Amino acid sequence: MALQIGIIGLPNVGKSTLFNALTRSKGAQSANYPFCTIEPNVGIVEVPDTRLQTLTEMVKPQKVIPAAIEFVDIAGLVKGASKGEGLGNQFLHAIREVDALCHVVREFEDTNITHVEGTIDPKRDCETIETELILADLESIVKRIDKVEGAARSGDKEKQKEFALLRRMKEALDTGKMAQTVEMTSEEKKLSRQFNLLTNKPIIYALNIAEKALQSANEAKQRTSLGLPPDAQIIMVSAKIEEDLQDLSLEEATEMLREMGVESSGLDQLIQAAYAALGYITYFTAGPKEVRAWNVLRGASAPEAAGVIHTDFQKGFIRAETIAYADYVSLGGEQSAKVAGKMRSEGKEYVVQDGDVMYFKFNV
Ligand SMILES: Nc1nc2c(ncn2[C@@H]2O[C@H](COP(=O)(O)OP(=O)(O)OP(=O)(O)O)[C@@H](O)[C@H]2O)c(=O)[nH]1
Ligand SMILES: [Mg+2]
Repeated sequence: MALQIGIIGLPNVGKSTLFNALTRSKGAQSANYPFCTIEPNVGIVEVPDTRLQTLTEMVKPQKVIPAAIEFVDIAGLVKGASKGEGLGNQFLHAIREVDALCHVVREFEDTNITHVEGTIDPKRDCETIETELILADLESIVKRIDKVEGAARSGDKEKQKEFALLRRMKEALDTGKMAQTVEMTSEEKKLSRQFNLLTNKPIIYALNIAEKALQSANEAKQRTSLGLPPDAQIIMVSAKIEEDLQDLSLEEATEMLREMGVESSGLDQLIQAAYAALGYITYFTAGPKEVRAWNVLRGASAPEAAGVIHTDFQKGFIRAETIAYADYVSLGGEQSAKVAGKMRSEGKEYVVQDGDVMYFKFNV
């Protein structure tokens, strides 16, 4: 399954422009009027990874399948959306189950482009959106509390744990804090994912900065002026530039970015930020039929990694023949790595490392 990222923000801040650029499509309508987007747009992006290219050159498979990220672009939220303002918050259900959120914040000034509040104030906008997410979460948490309360009170141990966590989260939301600010054990973190709360998802702030200001923009300053914590994931992009880049070849795009003094495109930055926020790493499978990149959570065991391919692989897991990426490349491939004793036969306890090239043995 591809990682999913939901794009949120006020109306007319450049969400669909960014979505189109990211997905290299013109699928989402973007225009200078608030609520241009009504139905969610969904697009899949291949995760750029030079290691996959290297493996492909070495193995020359029939097929290459990169890891993928799915973006979901929804309608803009406004102040009071939870009470039905604007288009309401009904569109949030389209992103209930995404892995992370990308919050597009307008920084660019352009008197031709309407701002729903009439002025450019990124900090205020951030707070508006966060408040709406919190209110939407409160709505769903109250429903969930109603569902488990009875069972918890009549002694169901599992439901009691859930109930206690829900109560703590509600308390945080009630005081205007995001659900993710609640301190949780790793067991509770796992449990909390089932609640599908928006403010419990990692958020990547994509600051949509004017073309000219991009080069001089400073990440730390931005963080402070938006009132975000030091560990907040932010990326600075120009949706306009990203839009221009999509019509260019990869070489031309790289050249244009270099001329502008920008290191990498918004897409690359966003993917890196998403991987970091979500704690994902990549492992590979490589054979004559197919070379493929897969995403797993850092710390995943070999059977869990196998489960990403198919649940049967996990259930019937026997061993994982594993070659570190660096060994695979420096020794010249699977056979020579095997001869050099660098193909390890790993069992159920093995913790997958970023870049591992793996072959799973299993019983079905
Ligand atoms: N000057 C400038 N204009 C931009 C930039 N990004 C987007 N725009 C323009 O802003 C307008 C709105 O962009 P959209 O991408 O449709 O915005 P949106 O957030 O999807 O809006 P809704 O779907 O209405 O919520 C369009 O006319 C874009 O061309 C930018 O970086 N600079
Ligand atoms: Mg839109």
